[in-house]
Amino acid sequence: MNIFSSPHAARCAIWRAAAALACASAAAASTHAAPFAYIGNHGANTVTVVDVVNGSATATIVTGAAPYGVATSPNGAFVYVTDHRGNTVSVINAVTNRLVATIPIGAQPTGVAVNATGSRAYAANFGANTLSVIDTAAKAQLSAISVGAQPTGVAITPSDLFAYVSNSAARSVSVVDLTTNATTGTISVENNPLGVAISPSGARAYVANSGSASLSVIDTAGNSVVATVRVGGFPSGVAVSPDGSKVFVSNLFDKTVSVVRASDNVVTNTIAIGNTPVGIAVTRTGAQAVVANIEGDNVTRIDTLASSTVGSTAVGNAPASLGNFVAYPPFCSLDADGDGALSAATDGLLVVRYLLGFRGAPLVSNAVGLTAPFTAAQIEGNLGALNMDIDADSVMRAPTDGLMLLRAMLRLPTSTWANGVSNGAFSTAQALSWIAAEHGANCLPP
Ligand SMILES: [Ca+2]
Ligand SMILES: [Ca+2]
Repeated sequence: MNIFSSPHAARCAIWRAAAALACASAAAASTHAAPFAYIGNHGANTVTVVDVVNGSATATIVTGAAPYGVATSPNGAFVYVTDHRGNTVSVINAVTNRLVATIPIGAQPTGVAVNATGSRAYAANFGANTLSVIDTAAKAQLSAISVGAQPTGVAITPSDLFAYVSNSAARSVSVVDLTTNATTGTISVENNPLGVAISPSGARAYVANSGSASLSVIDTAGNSVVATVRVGGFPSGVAVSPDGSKVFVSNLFDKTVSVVRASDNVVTNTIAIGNTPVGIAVTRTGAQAVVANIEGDNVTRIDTLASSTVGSTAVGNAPASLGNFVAYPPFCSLDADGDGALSAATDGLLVVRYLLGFRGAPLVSNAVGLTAPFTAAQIEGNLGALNMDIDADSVMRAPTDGLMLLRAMLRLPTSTWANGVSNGAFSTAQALSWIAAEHGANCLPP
């Protein structure tokens, strides 16, 4: 008997074997996961994944040498980690928690950020005085832009038009035009600026000056400092609440987080962490924050409404995790339109069109779920980051890879999947295993 043309139960059995997934749980596939924190352990060459809701450490992923900065893609499917001593960026699929690429960039990369469409990642190269521009589809560096001395933190405006880069040895922030890839301005701040964050509206950039125990507030319209807020000792990380009303600053020496009210730049609260925070990130509701404590080898979760800590989780050696490290991974990274379901009429069509070279409006026209949360440009970015080489011949093509993925999403009898595929050695069982391993076990319920 050909197992792949057999009734549902048998196919279920083979899928379960391939994907380690109970068939009965397939109905739950469309539920969104809890937020996870991706913590770069500088001294362990790993990332620890922490469930932000219950504090459990759920996975450990080996990265390059000395991970420092972390950024997540807008759809939560990928995580970009700078390897400070590896001079690379490690790319992690957040659904499968697997390292999927290692991209050579500049010397001693530190901070990293992903743009709003997910098409580019930007990394500050501390040892090269440059900002690397990384194409997330090609998984390669496109160029390196000169910035100031020892750049450390980076943030991108929501418009994707500008990057703000802290130059830790120059008491300054470089403003980089991301259309021309040139530094167009330099703003003086205070000593040893590290973390940078930009408000959701794009109107403000916040810079933690670690050597001056202060936070510089920059008006991005005029690129001038409009306030300097005294915070705790050695402020390192900065995060802004999703509504823009609060700015959270992690103070390493003081072992605290300062809460700054954005409307008048006043510190309204100081939360004792009891440890040495570097990176800080908030959930998308703003109700929780997470800090990575570099000397405690742990993370602390914070209830931002109560201004209190709710628990800590042991991670690897010397977690720094500068950047926006909290993600909400989709249930399956092939869910390109992000509506929480995997559908041939939308995701499948998007995959085929993308591989045929469609971009912009022709890519997404009549091919996006009604509840899909992303713009056309974001969906293009989501697709670009995907590995769609299902037949493993090292090239992504519509008539083979695209068609096979479409057939899988159509739930066609699996015996037909490999018809017409160029790689003759490829089997349907391999396709099942590949989808589960590459994009998540919940992608294809039988
Ligand atoms: Ca979908
Ligand atoms: Ca292929």
